[in-house]
Amino acid sequence: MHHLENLQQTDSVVHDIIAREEVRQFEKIRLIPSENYVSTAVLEATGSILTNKYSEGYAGKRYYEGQQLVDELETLAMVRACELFGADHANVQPYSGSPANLAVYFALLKPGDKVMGMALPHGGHLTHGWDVSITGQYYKSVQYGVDESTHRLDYDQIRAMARRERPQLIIAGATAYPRLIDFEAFGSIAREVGAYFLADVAHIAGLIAGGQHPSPVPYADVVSTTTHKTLRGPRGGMLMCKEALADTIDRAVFPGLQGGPHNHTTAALAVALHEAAQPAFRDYAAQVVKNGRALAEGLVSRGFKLITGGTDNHLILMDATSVGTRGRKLAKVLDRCGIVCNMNTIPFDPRKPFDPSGIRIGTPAITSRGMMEKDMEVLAGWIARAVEVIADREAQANIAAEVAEYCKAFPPPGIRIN
Ligand code: DSN
Repeated sequence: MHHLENLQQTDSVVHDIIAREEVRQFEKIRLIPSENYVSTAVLEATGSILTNKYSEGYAGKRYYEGQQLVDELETLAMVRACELFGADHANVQPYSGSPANLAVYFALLKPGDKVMGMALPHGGHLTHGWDVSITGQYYKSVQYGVDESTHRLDYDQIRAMARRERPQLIIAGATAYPRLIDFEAFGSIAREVGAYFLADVAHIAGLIAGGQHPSPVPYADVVSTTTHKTLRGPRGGMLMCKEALADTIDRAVFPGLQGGPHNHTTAALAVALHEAAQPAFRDYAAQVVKNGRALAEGLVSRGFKLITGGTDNHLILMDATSVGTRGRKLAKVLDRCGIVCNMNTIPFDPRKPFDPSGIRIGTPAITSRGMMEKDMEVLAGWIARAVEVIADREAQANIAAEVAEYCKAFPPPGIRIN
C-alpha cells in the first residue's frame, strides 16, 4: 500500500477496504474496457492538497481570492490538452463524461430541440439521448443504430436519418462499438443538415492521443471525453472546441452546470496529459489495439462469436449465447475465475439490459500492466475454460488461483502490494 499510514490510524475500516481493493486490482485480470490503472504520479496529484481549494470561474476571472497557483495549474492543463489533441480550446473542469455532455447540450440547444445519437443498446451512451437520461427527456431524441446485418455504423443510413429528422445536434461516439468511427463522415452529415456535431471520444481518447484512431478534432464543433479510460488519467471530464464556441462552452460548464472545479483532479489530468504526450504512450496505445486483435483472434478460434467478428480498437463485444450461456451468467462466472468484465447488450439483442446476451471486454488495463499478444492467447484459453466449468465453483476457483499467480509477473502502475 502507498503511504496510507495516517488513514490506517484514523480510519482502519476505510483503510482496510482500500487495501483489499488494491489486492483485487493486482490479482485480477481487469477487462472492463472503460477502466485502467493510473500512474503513481497521477495518484499523487489526485491525493494532493489541491482538494482544499475552491476556484469558481476561470483563470484570471475567479470569484474567490488565492488562485495564483490554481490559475497556473488549470492553464497548464488546458494548454497540454490543446497541444495533445490539436484543439483550439479546452475546458478541463467537467466532473466527468455525463456532465461534460450535458454542458454541451446546455451550450448549444434549447430544451425541446432535437438531438440524434447512437442508441444505447447498439453501443451508444445514456447521455446521447437515451430515453431514461435527462438528454432523452428534456430534448427530442432520435437514435441511430448499427446495420442489422453487419453490426457496423452505416453512414448512408445515418445521413438519410439526419436529412429526414433535421436534428440540431448530432452525436458520434460509443461505449460498446469495436470498430473505428468515421468522424469525417459524421462532420459532413452534420454540416449538410445544419446541425452541430459533438464527438464523444471517452472510450478512445487515449487511442486518438496515441495515434491509433483518427481524431474528430478537425471535424467536430465540440469533442467531449472522460479522462480516465484509455487516456489513463484521473476520473474526470474534458471538453474541446473551436475557438468560436469557447465562451459558450465555458459558460455552460460554469456557471451553467457546475460550481467549483476539482483542482486535485485538474492537477492529475495535467500529469496524465503530459504522460500521454510521451513517445511511450504511443507504444501503449498501439499495444492496446494489438492486444485487442490478439484476444479477439484467440476467442474466435475457440468458437466465440464476436460482434462484427473482431475489433479495430480496445474493445470486444461477445455474444455469450454463441457458447450456450448469456452475458450476466458469463460475467459472474468469469469474475469468480479472476477475470473481470461486464455484461452488455448486443445489437438487436432479444434479451433485456439487466440480463443481456453479451459481455464487453477490453485491453486498456491489462496493457498498462505490460501484457502482450502472447498473454492474450493464455487469457482466451482461460475464458474458454470458464465456459466449460460454468457450473463448477471449485474449478472456477482453481482458474482464479492460476490468474492471480500469472498476474504477479505484471505489477500494474500505481499499485504496490507488499
Ligand atoms: N461507464 C462507461 C463505460 O463503462 O463505458 C460509460 O460511461
